[in-house]
Amino acid sequence: MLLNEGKDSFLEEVVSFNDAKYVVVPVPLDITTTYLKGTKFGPRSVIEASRSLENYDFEVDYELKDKIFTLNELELSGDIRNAMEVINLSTSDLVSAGKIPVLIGGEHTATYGASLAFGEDVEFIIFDAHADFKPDFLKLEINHASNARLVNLRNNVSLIGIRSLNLEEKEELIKRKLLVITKDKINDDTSINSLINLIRGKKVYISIDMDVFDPSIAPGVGTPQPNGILYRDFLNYASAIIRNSALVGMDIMETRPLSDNNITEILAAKLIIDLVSLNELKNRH
Ligand SMILES: [Mn+2]
Repeated sequence: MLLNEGKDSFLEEVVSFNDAKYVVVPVPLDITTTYLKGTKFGPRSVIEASRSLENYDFEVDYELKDKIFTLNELELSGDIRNAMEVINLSTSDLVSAGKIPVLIGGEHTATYGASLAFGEDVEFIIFDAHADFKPDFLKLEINHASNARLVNLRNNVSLIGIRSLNLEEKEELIKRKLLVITKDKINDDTSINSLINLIRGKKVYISIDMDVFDPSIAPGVGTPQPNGILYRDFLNYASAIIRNSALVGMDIMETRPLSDNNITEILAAKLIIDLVSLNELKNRH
């Protein structure tokens, strides 16, 4: 495992691997992306964007310091199965070392690789515009449009912010009785309460596809989708999830840097700061 410190690290944190509780894993995966390529540049852009942000989190009211270690980018071959194995092994190493992995992507398929590093008791909460429940998309068993379905082979998944799927996927989600909070129900009290009831006291992994957000605040993604959620919606969910469960891992995926607009990577970096701050604030009390 190659290690980074100082100027190349997330939020310019300088902390030893041993002392850090969270470890950023840059995952430049961009193999099965279909519409707009470029997510492999996502991890670097998010880490760079983090350096323009304060380590005091205004929304959470927490000062983040000496918590996050940043690994070098994973070296991934062009073979998706092999890439899944590399992601699984890196994540497993961190879990065994007692760390909370923070994967930055890269195409969303990486979540499946990471999920293999966790026990079957971990609840996966996936924020995404897309259901990602397609079987064998483009004749590829492992691909970004099947990500949630693949994770659901071993772990329970809940989908938040969904607004793009086909009828087959819709029927499959109903058949499996998964908790799906579509974009139009995002602000209903019953939605957030049903999620809290499901995850209370359990271990959770939070996965964010940046396309869950409205394209007006996150235009730099591989497959933009109109009518997305807003930052405040996310914070409401994130704080409810973290207050009621035990966070074991997270990923922030699908950032695709644009040449003339960096607000997507700034938002992605802020989400990581928010999640870590919320979790630290909870553990401090
Ligand atoms: Mn998506």
